[in-house]
Amino acid sequence: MYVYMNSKDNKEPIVGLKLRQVIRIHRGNVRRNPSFAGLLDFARKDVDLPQSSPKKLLKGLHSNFIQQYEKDKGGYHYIMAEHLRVSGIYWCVNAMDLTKELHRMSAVEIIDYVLSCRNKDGGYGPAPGHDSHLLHTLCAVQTLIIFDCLQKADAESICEYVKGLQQDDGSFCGDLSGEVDTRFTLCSFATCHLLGRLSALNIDSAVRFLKRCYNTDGGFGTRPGSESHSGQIYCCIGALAIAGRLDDIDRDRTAEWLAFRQCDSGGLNGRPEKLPDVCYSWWVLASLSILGRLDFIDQTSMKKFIYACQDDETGGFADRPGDCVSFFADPFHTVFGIAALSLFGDETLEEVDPIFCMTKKCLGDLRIEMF
Ligand code: 3PZ
Ligand code: ZN
Repeated sequence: MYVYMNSKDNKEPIVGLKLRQVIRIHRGNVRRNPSFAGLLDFARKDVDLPQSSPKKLLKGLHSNFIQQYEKDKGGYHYIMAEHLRVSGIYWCVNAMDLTKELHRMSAVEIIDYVLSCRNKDGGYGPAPGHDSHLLHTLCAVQTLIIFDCLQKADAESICEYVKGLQQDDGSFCGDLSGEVDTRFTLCSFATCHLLGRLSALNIDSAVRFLKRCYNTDGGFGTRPGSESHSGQIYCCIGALAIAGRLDDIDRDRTAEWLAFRQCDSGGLNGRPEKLPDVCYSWWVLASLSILGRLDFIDQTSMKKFIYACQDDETGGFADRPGDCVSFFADPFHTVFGIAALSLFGDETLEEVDPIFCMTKKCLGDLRIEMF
């Protein structure tokens, strides 16, 4: 295997080196030249982990944090703005399932609420009376599966709705606004797969579109020609895995781009020159896990970074460590922080499925066998 240095002036292939060694050499070069590093420190795209940061998973605090969203101010109405509520419910419910505390949620109320978000077109909106969107349709299906009541969904009309959003070039719009994005390809594939109706979609043309979004650096963007981004890579890799078409791409090249997302702090960023963020721990690690290359990341420093994102008073995870006003835990970073630790095999957590971001337990036979 060979890789290129992640720097503009060194395009020589390095033969016979493992990727991790190459990254160490790259970082070593910067460290050995303190004046240069010091000069650039103001522009450094990384964080320091405060000494006082948590050093282990505070599992009990997180389930309390999530449950608080249900108890306080009459349910999800307070925290989750209406336009993201069904997604917010999935993040919360999934975090509770991963921490083995699902029984503490008000299943009946949540299921009724989600079902009340269903529209005549077959899709689900974020709240009752809101237009359908693929993101919320997938989150509704995922929530019903987590509560083991998928039979309450009308699988056929949901898949008709999804099918209606596929374009002639194979791409998908998220809703009637007409915005095309590779994220919506994953939403469509995952929704129809989970409902046992993947064949409702034109998979061949969808995969042809995904491959047009595949960049020479090994990453994927939102549309053909868009820059590579970790979140988009997760969506495209996940969709290809559901379609059984991962062999169509160069796994090592993609995994290398993803491995370069690890910063000195141990955290992962979404693209070059951006700050690390705990939600990218999930998008990057899940992608590497699907590609069978989880060992491209240094686990020890990665875990330290994720632990440091926990709020040791309120529970929950923030986007990155910090001790100032910007440190603020939310359900989104909480579920993806927990899911990332589950990928590393934390034994106090349920095992997570890297494609669907749900417990392997609740998916059962709906899981995709990859290797
Ligand atoms: C956040 N959304 O558009 S959002 C999201 N982001 O609905 C939910 N990391 O301001 C929460 N950034 C917090 N609770 C943030 C979901 C975004 C992602 C923003 C974010 C995360 C850094 C800036 C897009 C799946 C679904 C949606 C997204 C990604 C993946 C926001 C800003 C945006 C949004 C919500 C709240 C706090 C929570
Ligand atoms: Zn984030």
